[in-house]
Amino acid sequence: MPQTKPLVIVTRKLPDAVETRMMELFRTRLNLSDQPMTRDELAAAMREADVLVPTVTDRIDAGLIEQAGERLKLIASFGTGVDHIDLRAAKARHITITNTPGVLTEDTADMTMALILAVPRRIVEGNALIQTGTWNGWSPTGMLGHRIHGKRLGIVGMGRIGSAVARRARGFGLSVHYHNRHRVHPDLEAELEATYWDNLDQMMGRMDIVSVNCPHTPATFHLINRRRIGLMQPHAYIVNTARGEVIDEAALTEALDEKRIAGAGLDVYEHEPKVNSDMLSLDNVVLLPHMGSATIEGRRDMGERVIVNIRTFADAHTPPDRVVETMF
Ligand code: 8YV
Repeated sequence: MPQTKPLVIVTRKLPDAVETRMMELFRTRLNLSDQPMTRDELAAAMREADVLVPTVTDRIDAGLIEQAGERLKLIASFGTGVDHIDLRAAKARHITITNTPGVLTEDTADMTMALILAVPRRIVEGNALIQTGTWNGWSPTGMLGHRIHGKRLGIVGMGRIGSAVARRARGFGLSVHYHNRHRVHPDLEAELEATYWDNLDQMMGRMDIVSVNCPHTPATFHLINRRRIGLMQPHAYIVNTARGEVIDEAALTEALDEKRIAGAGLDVYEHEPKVNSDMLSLDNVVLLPHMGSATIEGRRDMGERVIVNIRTFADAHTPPDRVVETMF
């Protein structure tokens, strides 16, 4: 890293406060238009920058990393997931990767709960009834959904966000079950009164609601595949606020269409920003535009993490959020 201020290229528009601070601390090039960079623009940025600040919408693959300039030593991603970056290729080129874990945990867990409530309780449908002026008044059999309290929630991925979802779920009277690469600490299991399922198939078939909270890695791509969707009970719901790639979206769409499962709440999609077109006409889904962490506070905190990571790296220290490939 040069002794002068590092050249930091930011690929998308960040909150003003974050951009202003970056301008003060670094030689910063902003993207005020917020237009996602083309591959050629990304390649040019990576040839020139000391630090690249990408987001989930930038695919930093091995081909781009290969073309990176000698100066590029840090990719300080604005976000927690790092599946848009080829970590192995970055490691081979001695480029450090950082992310922004922790600061979007609570917001994402809130949105997960919002979907867990919205789909079984038909909140979006209810709102549409009012807004379209088609509500004819209360009826004993009108807008019946399913009770949340007392149901079984199966969390796939009991990391920070999964645990935050579990804590909220306890408050709603859900019993917590989970599948994870590793069983969590017994103290956490006890606090959440959580049941561990080593075998995901077994858990899928017994839950009333499944929540996907694991990162997308080669090991979790289509973890929820056609066969596992087929194991779910007909009254069960699935919620995904993690990454679309974890679920086989085509298989899920079919299962929802054929009412083999009761419904889905999705904030993420396999081919963002595209959404399976057959999903759009279904009445048993709530579909959000990848907004789980979209709070003003969260975005500001993410920016702060990015700045801290760049600053510590520039000062020749290990940045606090250095991503180690084996973590993912
Ligand atoms: C972020 C996310 O908004 O952090 C993540 O992994 O999925 C989102 O909530 C996005 O990644 C920003 O780059």
